[in-house]
Amino acid sequence: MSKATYEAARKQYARIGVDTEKALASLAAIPISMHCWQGDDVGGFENDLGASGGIQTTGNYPGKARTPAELMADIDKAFSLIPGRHRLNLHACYAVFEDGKKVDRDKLEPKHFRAWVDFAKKRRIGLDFNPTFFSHPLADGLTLASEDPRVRAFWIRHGIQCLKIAEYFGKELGSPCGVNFWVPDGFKDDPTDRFGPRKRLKESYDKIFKYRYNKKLCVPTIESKLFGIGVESCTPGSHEFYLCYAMKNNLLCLLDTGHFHISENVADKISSLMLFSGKVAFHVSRPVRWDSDHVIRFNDDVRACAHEIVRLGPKNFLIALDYFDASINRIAAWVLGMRNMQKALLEALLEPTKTLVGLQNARQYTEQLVLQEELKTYPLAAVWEEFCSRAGLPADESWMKDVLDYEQKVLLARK
Ligand code: RNT
Ligand code: ZN
Repeated sequence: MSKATYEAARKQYARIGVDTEKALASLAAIPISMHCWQGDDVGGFENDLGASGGIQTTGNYPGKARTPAELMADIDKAFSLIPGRHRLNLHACYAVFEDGKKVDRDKLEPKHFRAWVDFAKKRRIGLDFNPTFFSHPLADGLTLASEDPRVRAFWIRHGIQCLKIAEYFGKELGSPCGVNFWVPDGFKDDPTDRFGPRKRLKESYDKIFKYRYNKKLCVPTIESKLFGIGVESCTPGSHEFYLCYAMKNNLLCLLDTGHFHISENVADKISSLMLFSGKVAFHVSRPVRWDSDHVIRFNDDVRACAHEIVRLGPKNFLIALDYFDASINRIAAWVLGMRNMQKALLEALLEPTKTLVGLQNARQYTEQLVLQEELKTYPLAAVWEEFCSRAGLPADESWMKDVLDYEQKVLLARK
């Protein structure tokens, strides 16, 4: 493609009142939080337990990162192929014990994440964070909702420590840290008592959020889930639970697009949440048959979410990705998902929203439908090409050559 192609696209969009230059500038200003855990199948650096808590990675593609240095190198490789400056999303199980002294989750402190702060500072990126309530001997079915007060107390301490670590990230990096709470708690078969576990979950959260975190430094979010592997019949942390908890306690909901019934329209939830809380957080994921965390595609679900995000103001969203595919090259998985999210946002930024809303409000539904459909074949590719080329990156699949080269030189040497 050439400059002339972009010029032609710019004119075509201008005819329907869309300014492609504005869209390019807006896209460059939307950071996406890239999840560190795609790099090692949610392994972390504490133990070899692998992911537990009803989540599962499948596949055994060679080259998974085994150490902080390897994971950091892989993240760098991925970022180098994604246009724009983004954020990195960490999990508590990725603590780096620089002095070799491991501590348990309830004793984690900011100093255990110094290596990541250094990493982020050098790259001038912000960090987000997640307490890890799984892959641990005390995470046996129930954590914050456990009937055992000692188990609950342990995880409450972990939650509070994570708020402190998030504050540390926010302070050191000059950018508020999104800190997301998700617990794997649930039941394989129908429990008799659904109220008790939910009450305990509520009370545990009350204790965690009693810690007076600095709202300028960290932004807690809470993530619901319909079910997990081995947790098919009931999760105390359901959507209703978190929706109510968030509204009562002035917290933000995080919508993981893989945590609802398969046919549910997650994009439709955004405007209601926005109306009542002003901000919404996301884990963009792709459920296939179940909450299987496949790499996100540029599909209708992602595009519909991106449209809502753009229409309601990207600044009001914390956009993070959440998937972990171990069956394909993990760096390609990161790059592809991030670029797909960006493409979806760009498409949304190229929407003549005012015109469409005008048609809706004038009840010109036929015209609205026609324009919505014709827009799908407008020259998005030319604008995407321009965005990538301004960042010095290919807009097409040729970035994969770089990944394969890295695979040969670096990943396959990890034996
Ligand atoms: C699990 C949740 C949760 C995790 C990450 C690793 O179903 O989506 O967000 O995927 O925290
Ligand atoms: Zn998630």
